[in-house]
Amino acid sequence: METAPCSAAEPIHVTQPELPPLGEFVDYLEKIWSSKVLTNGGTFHQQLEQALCEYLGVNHLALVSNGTLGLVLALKALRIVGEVITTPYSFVATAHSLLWNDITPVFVDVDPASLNLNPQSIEAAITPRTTAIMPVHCYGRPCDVDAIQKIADNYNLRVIYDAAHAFGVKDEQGSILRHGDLSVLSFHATKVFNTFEGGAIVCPDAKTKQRIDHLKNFGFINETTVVASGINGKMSEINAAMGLLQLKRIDEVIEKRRRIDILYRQKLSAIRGISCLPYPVGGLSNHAYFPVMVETEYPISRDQLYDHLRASHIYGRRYFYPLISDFPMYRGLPTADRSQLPAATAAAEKIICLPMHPGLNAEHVSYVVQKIHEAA
Ligand code: T4K
Repeated sequence: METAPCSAAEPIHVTQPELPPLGEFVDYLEKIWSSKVLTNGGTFHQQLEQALCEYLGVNHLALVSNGTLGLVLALKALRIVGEVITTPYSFVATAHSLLWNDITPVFVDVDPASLNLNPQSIEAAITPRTTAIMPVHCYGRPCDVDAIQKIADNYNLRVIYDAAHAFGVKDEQGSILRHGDLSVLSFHATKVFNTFEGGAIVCPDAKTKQRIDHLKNFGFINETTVVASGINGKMSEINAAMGLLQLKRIDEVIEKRRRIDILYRQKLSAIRGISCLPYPVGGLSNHAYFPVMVETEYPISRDQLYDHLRASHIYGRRYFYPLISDFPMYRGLPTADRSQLPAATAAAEKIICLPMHPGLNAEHVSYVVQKIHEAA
């Protein structure tokens, strides 16, 4: 790993996108300029869908303009209504996608080790109005997909995974994105793979992809026929071009992240009260985030550590605090009661995500760890 010096004044962000050489992007822009095709399923859009299916090892995928709209469209595509069981420990877009479909979110607690939906809690929350489960592969760490599918099969529920963090993640059998009815990726600037803004819905079959393709294009199936109250959720050619370029270097980017992850773990192991989440068993991680738990043995609180790091220009983030269920539009729900969500509440109070991105080097990691040491 390269070791450029790290100045105390230089901000270290929780993440920063890796960008391709500008000249390579200009080559794509020139093609867009000469074709004058800017959007509506152009060549780069088609090429990126194909290339992502190959890279991710999935059969069908529909590009969308961002991950949030991907979730909204996924629910719409499967005609989900009533109540959907989901996690309070996520980015707010997960639950917002339900409200945008007039669906009632039912929050259940996470497993304290994985921080993903606890299958036992899911089963206990099912009512006659439940139609689906929306789990999140939080930080790109796989959910208990087998247990979730078993519950879904037993109760005839659909499963839509919020896979915003899970680009390239594999379990022992292959892509994590093949589980459930649909999986939704985010290609936002802050993600492992980015297209500035963007996302994709991974579909099990061509028919479902076609329905999503219609829904993301206002419901048009041809020039004069509209079959559904669709929306504009298309990805533009400029975003798709960025995706094609980013895909060329994605393995290198994930490898850089992996090395930073290893370094953090080595250096942090000496600090009492700071614990890293264990690696998921088997498969392939994407090292999207580096969350650590600030335990009671650490002399100051998580929030004090957050402030201490900021004073040194280290901008870790408290993903995910507050819990979604604590935001005003959710807190009145019966399932938002914190006493029913002890593991999620504890995680929201203890976790800080340390800077993790491919632009960091060993000096940066040492500097961050030194500051955590100092505070202890
Ligand atoms: N589901 C889950 C589980 C998600 O985590 C997300 C998004 C979604 C669904 C929805 O997907 P999208 O609709 O976004 O595709 C960020 C992102 O905006 C959001 O995409 C992400 N999750 C969430 C976890 O994090 P903020 O408010 O933390 O972003 P911001 O602007 O503070 O950026 C964080 C750091 O990243 C900055 O300090 C610097 C760096 N940065 C950011 C941007 C935008 C850059 O270097 N360049 C940039 O362009 O929400």
